[in-house]
Amino acid sequence: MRIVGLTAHRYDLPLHHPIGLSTGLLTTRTGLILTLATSTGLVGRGDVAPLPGFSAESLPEAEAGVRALAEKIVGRTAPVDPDASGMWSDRVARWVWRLELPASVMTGLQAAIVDLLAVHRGETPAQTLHPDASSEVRVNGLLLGDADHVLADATRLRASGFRAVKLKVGRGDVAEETRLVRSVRAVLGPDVALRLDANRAWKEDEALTFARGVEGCDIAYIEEPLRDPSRLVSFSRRSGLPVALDETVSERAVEDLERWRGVRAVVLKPTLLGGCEFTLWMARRAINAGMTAVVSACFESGVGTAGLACLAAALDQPDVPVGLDTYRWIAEDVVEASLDMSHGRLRIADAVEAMRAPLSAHVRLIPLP
Ligand code: OSB
Ligand code: MG
Repeated sequence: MRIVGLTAHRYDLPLHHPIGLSTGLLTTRTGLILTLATSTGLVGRGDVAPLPGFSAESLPEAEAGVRALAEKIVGRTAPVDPDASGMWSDRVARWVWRLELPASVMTGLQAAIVDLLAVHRGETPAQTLHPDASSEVRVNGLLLGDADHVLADATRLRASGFRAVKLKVGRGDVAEETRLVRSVRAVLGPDVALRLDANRAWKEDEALTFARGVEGCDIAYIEEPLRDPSRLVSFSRRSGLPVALDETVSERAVEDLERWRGVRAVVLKPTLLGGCEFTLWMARRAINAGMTAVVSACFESGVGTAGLACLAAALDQPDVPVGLDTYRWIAEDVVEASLDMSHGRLRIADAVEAMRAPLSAHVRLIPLP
């Protein structure tokens, strides 16, 4: 397949509410939409969306990566055969790895390749990644903000049909937060799964105090409660609280999942991990080790979020809610038709249609060499 074009559109998307990150308050989500074109007229799109405080690279570094990528691949033949069955041969995998791109650029490139192969085959990227991909995914509602806001949101999400929500904890007083978890559980009733995320906030004794405070709340799992992640499995055993890995996987500190036996779930963020290929590989290993693989977003645009939905659908675990609700923070999108997750689900065909339609006025083409 010969690559004849690579374009990048920069976006600056206002958010409904600012997001508190280690780097400060984020009020605008910035990134690049990458579009790849082949000599046979195939076009594919991907989102390059490094998240400040989480991604190793900044947006200017990602942009430099896109320029370097354009120099390396435009006018050349990529070892991707649209007519071959399957997705990533070892040859394709070697080719993309040798491009040595920042994780977010690798993610956008891989998504664009999968999208153009899917266009060629007349299917969705989800089907290209897996022939038995599910046709919709369930969405995990994200609860962020002060107690009043969280309780109102939990009430609304439950009424709209969400079957799982995730509450951010580890940001304030432990006793107050356990009270909030109990109130959220009361609002949700017994039928909505409750996940928690502490982003490594606690020392082990604080985490144990928290665990005692939420006993009986039927917590599906808590992501990364400990400052020292090497203690996660023993903490889970001692506290009885199921744990999930997130930062530990994103840092690529997990190669051998066997050594993490006892962990309930693994959160996988393709934007930080470097794309769908590595994410699918990790997900399959996690599932084989008896863990739940939860594909998760980093406040990507509609293009990125649709791609993540396709990846999650390719895992064919229709009952595992996916971490896509960060999309609710995006006030204006790069796609004209917003993705509809308002009932706690996203239909893959709708997301793909939105992702492939002409871009909105919230992007501007940036010159590449
Ligand atoms: O800590 O899980 C996190 C988004 C961006 C950066 C970090 C995180 C998140 C999310 C995604 O929480 C939403 C989800 O997992 O449901
Ligand atoms: Mg997390």
